[in-house]
Amino acid sequence: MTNKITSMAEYYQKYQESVANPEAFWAEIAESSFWRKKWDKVLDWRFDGPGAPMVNWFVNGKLNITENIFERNMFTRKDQVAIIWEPNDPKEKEVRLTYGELFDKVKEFANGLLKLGVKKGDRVAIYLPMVPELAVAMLACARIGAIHSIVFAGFSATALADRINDASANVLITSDGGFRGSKKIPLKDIADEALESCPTVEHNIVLKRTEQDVKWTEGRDKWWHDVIEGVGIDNEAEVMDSEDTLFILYTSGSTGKPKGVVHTTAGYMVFSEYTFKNVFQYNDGDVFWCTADIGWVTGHSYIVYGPLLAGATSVMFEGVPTWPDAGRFWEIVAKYKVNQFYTAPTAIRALIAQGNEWVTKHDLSSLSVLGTVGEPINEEAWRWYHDLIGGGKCPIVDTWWQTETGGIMITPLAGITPTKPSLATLPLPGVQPILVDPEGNELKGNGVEGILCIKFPWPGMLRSLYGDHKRCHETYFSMFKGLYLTGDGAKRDEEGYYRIIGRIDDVINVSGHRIGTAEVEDAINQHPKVNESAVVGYPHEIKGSGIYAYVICEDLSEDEMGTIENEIKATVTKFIGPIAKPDKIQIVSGLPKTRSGKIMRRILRKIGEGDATNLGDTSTLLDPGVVEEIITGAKVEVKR
Ligand code: 7RM
Repeated sequence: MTNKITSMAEYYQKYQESVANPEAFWAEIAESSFWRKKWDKVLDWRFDGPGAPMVNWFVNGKLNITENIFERNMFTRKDQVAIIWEPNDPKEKEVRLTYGELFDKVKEFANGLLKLGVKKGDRVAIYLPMVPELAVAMLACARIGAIHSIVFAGFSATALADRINDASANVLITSDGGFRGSKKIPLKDIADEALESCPTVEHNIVLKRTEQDVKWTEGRDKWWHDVIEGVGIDNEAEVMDSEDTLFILYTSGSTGKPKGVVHTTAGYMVFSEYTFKNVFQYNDGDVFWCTADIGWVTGHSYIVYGPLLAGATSVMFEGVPTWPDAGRFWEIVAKYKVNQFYTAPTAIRALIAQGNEWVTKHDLSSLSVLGTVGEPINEEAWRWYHDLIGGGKCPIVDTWWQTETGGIMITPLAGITPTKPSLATLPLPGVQPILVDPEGNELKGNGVEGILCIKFPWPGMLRSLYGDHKRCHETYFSMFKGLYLTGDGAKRDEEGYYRIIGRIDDVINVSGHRIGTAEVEDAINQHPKVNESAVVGYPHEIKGSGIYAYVICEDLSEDEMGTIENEIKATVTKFIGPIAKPDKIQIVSGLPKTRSGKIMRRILRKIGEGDATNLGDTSTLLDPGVVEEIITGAKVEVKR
């Protein structure tokens, strides 16, 4: 496999080259893609000035990303499995789609979309469970040049409608329902409700999955199987410009209104393939499994695009980690002899709480690489993952990146970069991070902590926010002139390794000392009775900010209830120092989390401030009920 770094010496050499001459570096990588017409110029950019940000990669290149997945791989991989689909219910048979079979399905559905009159540039919203047709639908859009906007199937009707309307999509693709553990989710009903306020949608394509009864709107609703009826599999890919939009993906910002992150064709393609191969050190014939939902960027880049561009075999799982039992992940690893396994720390922590016996009864000897993404991984979870899941023999790649970056940015290379628990380690060649202080001054050298920015474009970066280019500049390029603002704080340790501390708004300034909420949480989580915690700042008369910790504990006895607070304080003092000791500790039964497992600290901060009058949009919460419980038990008087 080309473009793969195989040693630390090569890493350092490539890194130097990528900084000295980024255009030559990326051109060499892009050479191995299939182009209808090569680019005239590798890069044209400015982060400021009229129309900024303006970032054009592989200028005037012509291509189609699906030709790079299918036509490019067809001679060698026609009969190789592209997607192994594991259903929610282990009693249902799995599906294996070869590159040849997947290609036919993509061309067929592409023809169905064309028959409905869908054109290049149209926005197609996709609201599907984790079934193979989700991958087929997105690739069919890419095939004809339509822009897919995938909405995670756990979002509510309101959230779906907002996203459809923001992109003025004219097509929605959904299913009758979806299976999730023991539950059936009525996706068509939810979509129907959303579509009541979506005037732009002309076609609603409905896939049969659960066979549940659905209401039908004649004219608008069409069964998937009717759409592809008789269309055949002859299909020529639409020729796209490098900078034509490939997809929109909504992500929440600091305000309530979701941002439609725009990714374009060539840059995203080159970056997702390059990062996939290098980070996971994928070898031909390996089985790769990313447990994310395709509704999030992680699924876009590391279930579908990255692996399929690289000609990999990618596992796609419809269900949840704890159904029918807490051993499901490990059962699947054993079933398909998964080699690279990529998941989120929140899933790891949830499984730790279930006990080791769910792990040890499965054969995990196929595993060679473990990955994490989405949030900092605490040391305890890292150790469990490394020792128990990896049997002490698998490198862990702690991959830092964002919806906006399109692919992995700061990460170890599996088995190559020496790792340290909780550190994302080093930037990939081609990625130029910089730490700055709040005034924007560069913090040079090692052993510094600041705001993480990126100082040079990379091919996978966002190009705009859909319909609001100005907001894109304001959000990411206006705080520090000439830099992309990640919104994360980070530390560069004595060795030059990066540790992501968390969102900059999550850094608490206590008596003039900056303390990362993630650091305090890590320390609190060291207490044997603690399952999880979330820390925020709150106004403190003397210190400026005090530390407020919301903590989930394992069953506590009456006696333990009486001592737990002091014990947690002592634990934090032990692991960080008295400066980080929480001023207030509230034992809770749950935390306000988004469906992707991110704690909504905004809500906890508001409650800690004693103000629950305006908690903002809580519709994306997994369980809005926990908020009430937290307000009632708060350690401050809370205004409602
Ligand atoms: C891929 C994804 C992005 C935010 C990002 C960070 C946090 C992601 C890590 C991490 C520490 C990591 N996209 N984050 N990865 N923090 N270590 N390895 O998650 O757009 O949904 O979120 O997630 O705060 O800014 S995302």
